[in-house]
Amino acid sequence: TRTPVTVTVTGAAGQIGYALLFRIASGQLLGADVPVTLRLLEIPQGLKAAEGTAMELDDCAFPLLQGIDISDDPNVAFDGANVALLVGARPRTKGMERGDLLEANGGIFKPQGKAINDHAADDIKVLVVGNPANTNALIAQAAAPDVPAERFTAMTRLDHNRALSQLSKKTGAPVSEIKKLTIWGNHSATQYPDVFHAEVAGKNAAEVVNDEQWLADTFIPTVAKRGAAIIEARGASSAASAANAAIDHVYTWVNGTAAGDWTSAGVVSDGSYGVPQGLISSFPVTAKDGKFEIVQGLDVNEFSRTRIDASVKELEEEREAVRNLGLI
Ligand code: NAX
Repeated sequence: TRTPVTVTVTGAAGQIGYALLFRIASGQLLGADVPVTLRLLEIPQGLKAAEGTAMELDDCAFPLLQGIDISDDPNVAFDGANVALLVGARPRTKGMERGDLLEANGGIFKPQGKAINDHAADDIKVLVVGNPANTNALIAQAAAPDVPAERFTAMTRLDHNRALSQLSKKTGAPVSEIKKLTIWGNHSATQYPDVFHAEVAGKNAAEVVNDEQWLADTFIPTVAKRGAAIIEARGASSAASAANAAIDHVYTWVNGTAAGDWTSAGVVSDGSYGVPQGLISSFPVTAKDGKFEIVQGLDVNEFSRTRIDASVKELEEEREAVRNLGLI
């Protein structure tokens, strides 16, 4: 049997945590033959609820689940972690400016990055889900100088999956027939879902759609504002779909992308496509042997260029803001 993989989940008592933990424990994160040990990190007020969730996990009698530890100390929770899902974050509350939000989250992600640096396993892979995800990932990465920078990633897979679903509805093709979609930039309203390289049943998606106005006025805003639409409809933010995307992100990272396809992830820029080096920005990526690689050499048309640049500009402003706050 394989050695258990230690998976640390922060914000374990939150709504995404509740949708995520059972899927991890059942083997959907890493594979049906990989035993897992769960480490749950919460703030003190969240510990009791996390214990309740752990009781329910016990009650599922998952054959792959080797143990559950709960802590409010990052140094304990990240000890020996192979995979870290950073879900817990400080949400924006009424009257909070963006600077306040970045500062509050810096107070979470900087110490967590340091704890990962000091205690996680050598093969640690980090996915940041908590918003603002890209910049929180940058803060954690900067606090972990001994961990290769590319091990820190931010989640745009939910945006990617939302784009797949919208394009499927528009074209009538099942999602399984849609390949090579891309989310570029920030996981925010400025993100750019790009269909120009995508394929629908083997044909170029932009040609199949053949409606630039639909792309500009319907598709892009529907994907970018889907989170708000879910809140409006459900009275709570996306949870099961966010957990599903986190599962997809890590599963792909570990097990690879299919030949002839790619996915989207927030990864450290190497300067590709004019995205300044070091920013954690969403790109088209393949995964192989446990590593993401940015897909190279795509033509970027004028329509795409403007939108990628706008989202990347927002990421640069966030980086500048956290630099001025001394967080990176
Ligand atoms: P909840 O408020 O339900 O849960 C968050 C949990 O995190 C709480 O239990 C809280 O006690 C805990 N927490 C807070 N600070 C912590 C810390 N320092 N250490 C450990 N735990 C801590 O939020 P939920 O709906 O689960 O969403 C979690 C995060 O995901 C939010 O930041 C949200 O904005 C973000 N999202 C990101 C998405 C993405 O695509 N990247 C989509 C879904 C979601 O909106």
